[in-house]
Amino acid sequence: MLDKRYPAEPFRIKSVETVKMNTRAEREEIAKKAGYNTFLINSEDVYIDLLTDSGTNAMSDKQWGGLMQGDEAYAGSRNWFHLESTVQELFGFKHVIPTHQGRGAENILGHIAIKPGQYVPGNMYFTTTRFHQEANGGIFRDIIIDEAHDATINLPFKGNVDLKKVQALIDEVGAENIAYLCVAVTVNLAGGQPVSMQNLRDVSALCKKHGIKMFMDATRCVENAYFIQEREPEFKDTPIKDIVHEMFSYADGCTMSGKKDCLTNIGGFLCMNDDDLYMSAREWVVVYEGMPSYGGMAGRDMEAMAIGLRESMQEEYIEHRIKQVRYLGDRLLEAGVPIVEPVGGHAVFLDARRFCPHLTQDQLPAQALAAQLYIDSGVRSMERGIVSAGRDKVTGEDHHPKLETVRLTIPRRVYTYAHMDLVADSVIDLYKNKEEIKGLKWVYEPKMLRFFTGRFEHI
Ligand code: PLI
Repeated sequence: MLDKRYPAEPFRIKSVETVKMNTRAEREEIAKKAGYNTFLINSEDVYIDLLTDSGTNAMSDKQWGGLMQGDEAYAGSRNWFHLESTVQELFGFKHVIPTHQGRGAENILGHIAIKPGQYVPGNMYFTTTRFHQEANGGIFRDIIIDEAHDATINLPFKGNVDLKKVQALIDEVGAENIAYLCVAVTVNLAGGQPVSMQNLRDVSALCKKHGIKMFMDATRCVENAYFIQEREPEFKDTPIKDIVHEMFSYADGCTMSGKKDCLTNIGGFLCMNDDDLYMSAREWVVVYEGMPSYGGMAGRDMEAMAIGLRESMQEEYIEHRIKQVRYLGDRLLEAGVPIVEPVGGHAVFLDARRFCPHLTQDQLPAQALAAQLYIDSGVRSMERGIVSAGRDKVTGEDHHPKLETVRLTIPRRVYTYAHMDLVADSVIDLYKNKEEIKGLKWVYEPKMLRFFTGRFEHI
């Protein structure tokens, strides 16, 4: 039996949204109509929505209060100054550029920091991040430790950068041909795995030695900070806020999707210390996003983000957040369901290779498993395997990622432990009947970020 390591919700519920459960026959029809792509199922037809933790957070009473204080001026909104000073204080960067969401920041960083043909090493790819690097002429190179690609290896900091891989890239192409090095905290597609403070220090020192800039993908930085506090003895008594601040002290800047750890539903930003890069980012932000004082966000959204970012660093909040995800993972492990270990910060990843040993990777096992889980229980998840990985930009061949997973992503402050139990029971039931999961093939494959709108049918 599980022991009682799981804190109760450190909040009470003030407003609720009713969800409905369709019949299994209805869900079968819905999944077929959606081309067996969980992105194409209407929200109203979902019982428990674990598609993503992006923009699906529940805001606090203080954030809702902040919405009413939106200053919707086209230029110079007071909410922008609140957000800017909050980010400067908590992250420690000199300059902040607002964007409509994380990929807006990735696009601008690509424009100002990548010259065509330059390499952009990163600790595992992320879909939109790599897209914008490549769209700006960059060449992605994976520099995460090898163990991150193996679902069964349990390590405390499985998101760490392999310094030997960075050195080998420098030796191969020369530091001048590296646009910047990108460290994601945590690493989404590795399973929400954290990077240690020691690794950040070492990577930063290596980058400085060779004059390479280091940017962080800060999307889930507070979750990363919790793991540092929990697992790196030096930080066991350090407040989360101070850990976050130290993490960023090693970087030249960061991109941020505010839709995750900022506890909001939309927004993002780009930070940097360099004055010239900042001036160039200010030129691009007006092209793609909006004035440098809103960057695609409403004043009210910037206010909610400034408040949310501070709330996310409260110790009780982040402990509950991480341990609720861990509870779901532990229930599945206890029942023998194959998942990516250890359980990371934002999601439990089912290991579709071991879940569906009867399917080859080209039969899209994770896509098929996500579709079947929805049909069986109304729980919506997301494929993170061969479909999400896309095609090689040069050869046009499918990438074949080692990790073929289905992500059960937990929105922040939205679901209770009873919901986690329902999800666990549904997955365990499906695992007992895994032979019923049929392989899929493409019927429509979009050219870019194909997983969002692609369509499939049973083989
Ligand atoms: O969805 P955006 O544009 O606000 O952020 C893009 C983005 C950047 N980096 C990382 C690590 C992400 O996880 C990320 C977005 N993630 C989504 C949408 C997700 O479902 O995980």
